[in-house]
Amino acid sequence: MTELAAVKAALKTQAVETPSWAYGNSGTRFKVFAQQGVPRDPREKLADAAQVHAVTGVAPTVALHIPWDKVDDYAALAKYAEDLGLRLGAINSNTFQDDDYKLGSICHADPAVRRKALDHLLECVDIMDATGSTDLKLWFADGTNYPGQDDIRERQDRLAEGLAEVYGRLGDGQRLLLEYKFFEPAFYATDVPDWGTAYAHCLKLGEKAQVVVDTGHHAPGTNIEFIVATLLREGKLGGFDFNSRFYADDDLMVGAADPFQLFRIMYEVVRGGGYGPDVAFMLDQCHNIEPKIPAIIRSVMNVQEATAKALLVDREALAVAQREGDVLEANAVLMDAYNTDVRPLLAEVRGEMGLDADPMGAYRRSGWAAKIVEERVGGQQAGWGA
Ligand code: PSV
Ligand code: MN
Repeated sequence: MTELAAVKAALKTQAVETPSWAYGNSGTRFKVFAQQGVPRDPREKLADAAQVHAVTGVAPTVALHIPWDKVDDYAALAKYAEDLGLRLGAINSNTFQDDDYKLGSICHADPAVRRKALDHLLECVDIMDATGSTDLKLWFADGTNYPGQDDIRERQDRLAEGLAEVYGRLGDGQRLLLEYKFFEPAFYATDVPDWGTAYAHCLKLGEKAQVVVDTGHHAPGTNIEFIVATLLREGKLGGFDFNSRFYADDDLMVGAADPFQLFRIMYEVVRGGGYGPDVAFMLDQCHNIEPKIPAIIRSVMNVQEATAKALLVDREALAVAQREGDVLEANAVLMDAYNTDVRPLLAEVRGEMGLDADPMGAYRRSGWAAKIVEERVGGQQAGWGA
């Protein structure tokens, strides 16, 4: 196989998971702007996700958030997804929207609150059993706002105890993915603030526990690709929540704020052997002011473009320059790949996959946007938090 053929083959196997909540309404604490045609239940979210997969060919799974996507029959929902050509992906837990969780969930000082949160997490594993999902994605809003508010060390002990119980409930082929975030909603000390804390807990738990890197969950200027390289080296990178940030956890389209950073991350993924089924490439985004389905299509394309560039890096030339200490040449090799216009290559790949070369145009021409505006009237629109 020529090198270009190998790059194309790799691009065809790509899988980007889209989040059910990105199809619903979302906003800031100032305003949630409702959009016409927005899904009213998990099935309608899946129907929208099927449109994204139909035009990109690389978005075959959808992440669910519980209880936002609560249904009576999860096996039936999985079957519905299958009929649409999709599969249900990671099950995301939610221990942050109940009044009981004001001072935390599995790190709370009150054992009754910890029990309630743990029961929810165990319920999420039951849901995985029904849907066939392999990944349980845990993010905890737990933390404190003021020094002295609670014992930082004890909160870690409670966290470890809770995680161990959930870990023990995992079946064969199921994983626990622990996500970190440096602040918000807690403003002083978050209980899983960084990759080091997530890594330490996952290491203790065992092989089925891995770290999730949400690209929006770092302080400005953080070298995320270094974290990615390190986690891959340790065999502990479970996946990504892709999005973009300008200021904090903005949840904008991946690749919108800093496409160069996305390329650098994808290069470390490729270089570190993480491009494959063991690392989950998920989006975690909110489309507050832009139309949602096209924004998700654009996001998937942005990930594809960064991946194509990463795959195009001349690794041999790079290794030679690095070995020779040729700083400028090494940097030039990397930048050559980054500066390649990969859109024609991806258009070719899509053609070979039997897809339209232009996913955005294909969606526009499909008539789906007008159809859902016409059909989805009445009922309660889905939204972030519902
Ligand atoms: C927290 O900010 C987070 O990134 C977690 O992944 C949540 O589950 C998700 O956002 C909800 O959008
Ligand atoms: Mn996330």
